[in-house]
Amino acid sequence: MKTLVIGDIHGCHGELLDLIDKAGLAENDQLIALGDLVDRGPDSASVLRFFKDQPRRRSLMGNHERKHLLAWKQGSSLSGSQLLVKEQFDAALYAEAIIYFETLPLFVELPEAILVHGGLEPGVTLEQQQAGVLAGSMSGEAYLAGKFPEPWYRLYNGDKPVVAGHHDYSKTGTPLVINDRVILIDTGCCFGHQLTGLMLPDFKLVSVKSRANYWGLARQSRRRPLNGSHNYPSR
Ligand SMILES: [Mn+2]
Repeated sequence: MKTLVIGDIHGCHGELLDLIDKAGLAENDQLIALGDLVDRGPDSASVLRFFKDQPRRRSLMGNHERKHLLAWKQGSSLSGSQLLVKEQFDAALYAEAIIYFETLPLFVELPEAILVHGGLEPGVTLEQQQAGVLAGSMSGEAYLAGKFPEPWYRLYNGDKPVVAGHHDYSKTGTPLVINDRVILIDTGCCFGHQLTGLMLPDFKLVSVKSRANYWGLARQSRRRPLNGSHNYPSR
């Protein structure tokens, strides 16, 4: 059995199907998304339905799922990328999404690799990692930045390779492999770059091109006034 680990999908359902096609999965292979299934992209509902209630398709918790959960439970405010999902989903689907997000793990340990969405604090066991660090929340990132002089992925020296998403660190849509230990596969699909997966156990990277800068387009249309006046440039 093979496992395809997939970077941040962010509602890019078409590219998800392209990637699975290109990776050439067999019937009993499994898919594990690194989280940030939803927000920013064109079709978060289809991505959610693709993973929910599918035993061979799992996802980790990303900071975006965590933001939806915290807003639902504690009333914290949603930013534009989450409000887009609230517009795309009807109330029943949104409630289903929240129930699903609650089941998502903050990490998965496979025989070949450790999977997280955000990061790992160097020198701390997997079980003792802070939730915000694993999920890549702003407070988790601030904690790491305050404690360590270098990014976590340059300091990681555990035995098992780590696969993480969350940022397109290369800024060009290319996956980054650091010291042969950390494989960073968020390649900015929702920003028009690529969607990347890592096939295990052979550690083969597979990428497909994004079809559009979806989040750029969504932000543009949100800025455009709905009343027909032209106070803002429409480009
Ligand atoms: Mn993220």
